[in-house]
Amino acid sequence: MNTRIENILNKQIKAEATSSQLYLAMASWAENAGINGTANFLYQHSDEERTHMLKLVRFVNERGGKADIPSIDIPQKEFESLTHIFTLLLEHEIMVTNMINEVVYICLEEKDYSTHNFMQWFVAEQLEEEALARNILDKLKMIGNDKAGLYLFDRDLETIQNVKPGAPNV
Ligand code: OFO
Repeated sequence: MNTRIENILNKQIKAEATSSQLYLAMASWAENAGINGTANFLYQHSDEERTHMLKLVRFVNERGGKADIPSIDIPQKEFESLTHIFTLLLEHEIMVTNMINEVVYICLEEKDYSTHNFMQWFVAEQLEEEALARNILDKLKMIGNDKAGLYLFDRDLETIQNVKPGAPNV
């Protein structure tokens, strides 16, 4: 595997692992705050990020590269509110989208069309994740501080299907 591609995919492995840990910290905060629907949603989202990381690890190794299993910085542990959590989540996803775009760009520069093809799943995934986070934030804006609204929001979030069809097999 081309070293430049290997390096940028290893950077992406770390980004996916970081996403998983951040969402795990958010889930744990929500669970401790008794916001259980949100906690379940975030636990599931954290698992999903781990599958993204694994998909990259397997791809790098199968293609003759060496996947680097990274150490992860301690994630933020305290959050002010649900709006704070989902604002951070959207910001984080936008950063990940930019990283994915950079991988795709380098694949084209290196004429690595099979990695480029592999990365298209991630491109589509980022679109969905950003849209979901924006949608959740819009709902939270509408609800404001209305306690009954927040109760229903939390209950509904639990039923949102967070694992998309076509998720990677790892
Ligand atoms: Fe891996 O999709 Fe979000 O970060």
